Amino acid sequence: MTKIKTLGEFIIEKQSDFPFASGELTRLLSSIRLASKIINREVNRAGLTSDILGSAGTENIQGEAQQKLDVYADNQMIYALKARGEVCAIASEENDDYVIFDNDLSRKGKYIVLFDPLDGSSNIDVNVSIGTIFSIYRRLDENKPVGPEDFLQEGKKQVAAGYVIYGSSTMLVYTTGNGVNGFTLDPGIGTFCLSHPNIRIPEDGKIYSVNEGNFGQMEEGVKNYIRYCQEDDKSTSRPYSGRYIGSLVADFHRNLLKGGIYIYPGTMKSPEGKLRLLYECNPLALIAEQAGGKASTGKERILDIVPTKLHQRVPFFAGSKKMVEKAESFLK
Ligand code: AHM
Ligand code: MG
Repeated sequence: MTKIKTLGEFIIEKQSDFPFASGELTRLLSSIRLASKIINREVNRAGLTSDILGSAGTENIQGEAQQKLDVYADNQMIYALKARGEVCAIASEENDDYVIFDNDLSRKGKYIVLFDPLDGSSNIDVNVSIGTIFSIYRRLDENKPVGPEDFLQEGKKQVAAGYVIYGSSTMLVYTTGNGVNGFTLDPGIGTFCLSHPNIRIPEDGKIYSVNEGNFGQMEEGVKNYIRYCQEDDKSTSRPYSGRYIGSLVADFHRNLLKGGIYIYPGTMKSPEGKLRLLYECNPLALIAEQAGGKASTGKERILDIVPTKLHQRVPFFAGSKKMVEKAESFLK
């Protein structure tokens, strides 16, 4: 029998890789692991409980209807991160502003966490994969109160990032800037086990993922790239396959394992696109790069962007390096 390695064991084993290893990031990642198991339990039985399934009747800051599970997942992440002392403040896609846990300088939580508690929430009611995305930064100055500048750090300053996909199986994929590893939840024992060590995204791929319903709204360069994906050319294995679930985590995850490109471009109606830089694009960009792939707005590297506001949106092109570079060449 091969020995399984659990996420808990793996995190502790890797603790010494961190430059300031003191166990805090280890404990923080354990909080996220716990929250994701609780969210997973609720996602799995969503169809059973009429009080969970469906809209919560409220809207988030972006005017989108909040699903009850969005709110539930948001609360679980907040409880888990607040319960221990490592995190001083969080920001989430579901909250209008950031939430400070302690400005009491005697309790110096070193980390800031930003997250999308339940991404792809329009898919909850139809039993399609959804996910949680998280992004972790060090607080800028432990001797100063937390401020907006702590949250508006460039993506390249993330100390860790990851996602949980609630799919046909539940997986947690994360990086601390030293490669990407994936863990599958064994529901029998309630434990995430290392199933995908050192994930590398294929350099090139044959899948493109984009909401083509927005085609008429896209800039000419993006349209031309999509036309390129659809063209017949044996030597480059075109046409590529179009695959779009409409859950970023699920689309990204498939392309990470199989090779492909995910695109959510700016449109005439929304020039900045739909996806949020801080909760969605930065964490997935770090994972893409750490797995050997690429992430850009089509014109600049996602991780170099200096954020100007919490809920900022950016166009997003992520996945296999050669595919992202090809798409960029159409946008010059
Ligand atoms: P959400 O965070 O409100 O769930 O929105 C983000 C989701 C992504 O998961 C997905 O890729 C995208 O929105 C789909 O948008 P569209 O329906 O416009 O294609
Ligand atoms: Mg989202």
